[in-house]
Amino acid sequence: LVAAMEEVEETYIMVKPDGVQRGLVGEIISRFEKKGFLLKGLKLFQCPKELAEEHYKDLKDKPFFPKLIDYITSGPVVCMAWEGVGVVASARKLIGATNPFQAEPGTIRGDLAVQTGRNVVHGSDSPENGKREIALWFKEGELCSWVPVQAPWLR
Ligand code: FUP
Repeated sequence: LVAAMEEVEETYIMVKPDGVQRGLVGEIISRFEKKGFLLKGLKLFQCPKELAEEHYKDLKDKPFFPKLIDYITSGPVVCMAWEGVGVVASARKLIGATNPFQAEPGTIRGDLAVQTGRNVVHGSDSPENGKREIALWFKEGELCSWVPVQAPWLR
């Protein structure tokens, strides 16, 4: 388990439409930057219904699925690809529990959200899904592989 945490991974993070509408984009990006992860992709994007359905395909039998798709497609989202050691689990810790009432203060959802159906941010739940989701939301030329000059150890 410890070894797995030390792997360099990629995760897909997305500011959901409520986060964009409430002006929380900068705040959310900042939390991942300050933690020390490497930004590899970033765009504002209006998600088509088909993409939302593909992204959340594991939840398609849930009663809340149609509402979830309406929510994610209700306005632009901010798509991000982040790289780092153990970034998948670490980002989920920074994000907090799915239900913002259960999310600890200090987490993004714990500090900034009150409803499960408006929980401001998404983060991949496994390294496999990190890869899958980045490939789903970004085209090849939209991602940068780079080394920060002042902190090459980030990469
Ligand atoms: P998370 O990984 O924390 O985003 O949570 P899930 O993948 O379980 O759920 C994805 C999204 O479905 C949540 F962000 C919000 C929505 N959802 C509901 O609307 N109701 C629920 O009971 C559970 C999830």
